[in-house]
Amino acid sequence: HTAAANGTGTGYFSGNVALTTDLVSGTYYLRDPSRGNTYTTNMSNGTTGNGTVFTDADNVWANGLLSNTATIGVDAQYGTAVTWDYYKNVHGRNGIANNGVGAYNRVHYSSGYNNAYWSDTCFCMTYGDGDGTTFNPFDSLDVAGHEMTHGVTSRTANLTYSGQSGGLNEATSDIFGTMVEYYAANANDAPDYKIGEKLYKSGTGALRYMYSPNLDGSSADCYYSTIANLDVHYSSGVANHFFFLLAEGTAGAGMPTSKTCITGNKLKATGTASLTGIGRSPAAKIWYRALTVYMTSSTTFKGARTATLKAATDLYGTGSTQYNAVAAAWSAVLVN
Ligand code: ASN
Ligand code: ZN
Ligand code: CA
Repeated sequence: HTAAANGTGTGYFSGNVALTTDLVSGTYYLRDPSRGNTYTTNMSNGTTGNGTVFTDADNVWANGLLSNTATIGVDAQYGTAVTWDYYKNVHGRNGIANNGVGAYNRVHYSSGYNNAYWSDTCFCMTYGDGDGTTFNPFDSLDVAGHEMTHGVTSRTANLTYSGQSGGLNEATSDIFGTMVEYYAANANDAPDYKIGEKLYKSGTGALRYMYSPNLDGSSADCYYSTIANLDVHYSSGVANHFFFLLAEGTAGAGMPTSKTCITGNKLKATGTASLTGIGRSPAAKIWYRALTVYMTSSTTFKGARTATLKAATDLYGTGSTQYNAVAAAWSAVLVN
């Protein structure tokens, strides 16, 4: 016999959060019957197998300290729950594969592992603990949303993970990872347009900066003809920058300043044109519809322009403010 139970936990990043857990014969399992039975296991620093599902006696999970092995389990399970709710409540998507089945999480994978990744094979997430010197564990909420979005992409447009389509695949994960962070509005992990800002022990830095991608020293702010040669985590900058400009504009309230591109400045956006954002919710609806209806495995940046314009037409009409903003934001990153 199994029954959904209302628990609470304290994560390392997320702080005190509500968790829906599974009560079986007097023991609580870190498994959520209300979200496709998504669950979280402890790999105990191993690298093979599925680990052991976390259990608890009183349904009050962990304490926010890394010395408690369940603390990171709370963050991972919370990340899965918020990502599930975001896709369900905002986009009407019933789980990553849209079939009501929750993915599972494996935490404490290997030792000092500085990454997290989605696997289509196991339909599961894997999180490293980080090296503990430069990096924290890799299950902050934006990273969780980023990684699970790889699963959504593979079951929709299936953007090939190299070249321009690979940059769009990565950007899709950064976009929805960020939208998940905004959806949660967790005071312990304030939403922003940085990716992985919570991963750094020092408290400064980020893996990527959507509003000004080249702040990382490697990502492209703007489109250029040989962009497909960049690593997909850097070519993504073009579409991340597009999305920021579409949602927030060049000087949105409370937002970092973002600049538009001028020809010949592929890595540095130095233009001065000003754009007005349409807001996160319309921008995310446009990207989701483009991803799930119009993009294919070989979509390029130019193709993404076409796909998002079609999506904006469907949602808001040709010539609408939103349609015109999509065109202007792509042009601002030199995708014409
Ligand atoms: N964390 C990396 C990413 O999602 C791992 C990978 O799958 N390339 O981009
Ligand atoms: Zn990724
Ligand atoms: Ca972030």
